[in-house]
Amino acid sequence: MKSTAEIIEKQISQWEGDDSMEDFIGNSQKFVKLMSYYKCAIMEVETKFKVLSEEYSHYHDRNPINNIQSRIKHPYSIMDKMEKKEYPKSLESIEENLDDIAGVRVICSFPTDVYTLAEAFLKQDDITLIRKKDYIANPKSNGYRSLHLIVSIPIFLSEGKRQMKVEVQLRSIAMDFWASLEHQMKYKKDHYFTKEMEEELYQCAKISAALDERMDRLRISSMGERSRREKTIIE
Ligand code: 0O2
Repeated sequence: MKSTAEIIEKQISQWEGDDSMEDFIGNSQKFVKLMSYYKCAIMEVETKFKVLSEEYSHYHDRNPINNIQSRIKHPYSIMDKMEKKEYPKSLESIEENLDDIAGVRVICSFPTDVYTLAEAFLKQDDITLIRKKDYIANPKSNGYRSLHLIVSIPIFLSEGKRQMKVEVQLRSIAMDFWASLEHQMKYKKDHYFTKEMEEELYQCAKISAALDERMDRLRISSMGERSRREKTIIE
């Protein structure tokens, strides 16, 4: 896939010489600047989760975050979504209408970590929750599970503070395993899905949910066992 700069460069080279060239270049630069603000917002969100992970690891002797993935929505996907939703085509409209230009995915070790981290993140006084979709409590009909938060977060630039929207997806390793493979299979142009295959995928999602529950129970039991052993040693 082409980078933002490559797409803009190509569009400039294809310019056919009407009066909007100046506007076009001006808007392209503004677009790149807007994308860099989203990148800053991603850095802020990532840092918050890294800090929480560090603190949690210190007190609980284990890491609640398996890994963090971030992405800026590709310009083609931004254009596609603007067209599909019939939003006005302007930078202001992109910022106003699209909530998922900046995306941070936090892959947690256990499902309970998802809620612990989400709560600690949302409690922070510079985070404003815009929307929450809990697909863990209420999985999608295909079996997809994740906790989605659309938040507003400030970034601090030389000219002042700017609020940016970020989509944060929190999920367990098992939820991510299913979602990543489902995404790979569904979005490949040469793959197709029958009703039976959809059902099979749904059954796999149920197995992954059951696995999450069992692993969480094991974690809780192992904690009980550890504190019992520690108590015995002290006594
Ligand atoms: P990508 O490439 O990840 O950006 P909206 O974005 O608000 O217009 P919607 O459907 O209301 O659309 O948002 P929702 O339900 O919060 O889902 C947004 C994102 O969640 C998707 O982004 C996916 O990343 C993920 N997601 C939602 N449903 C599924 C699913 O069934 N399977 C998988 N694998 N991922 C899902 P995008 O824009 O689709 O893609």
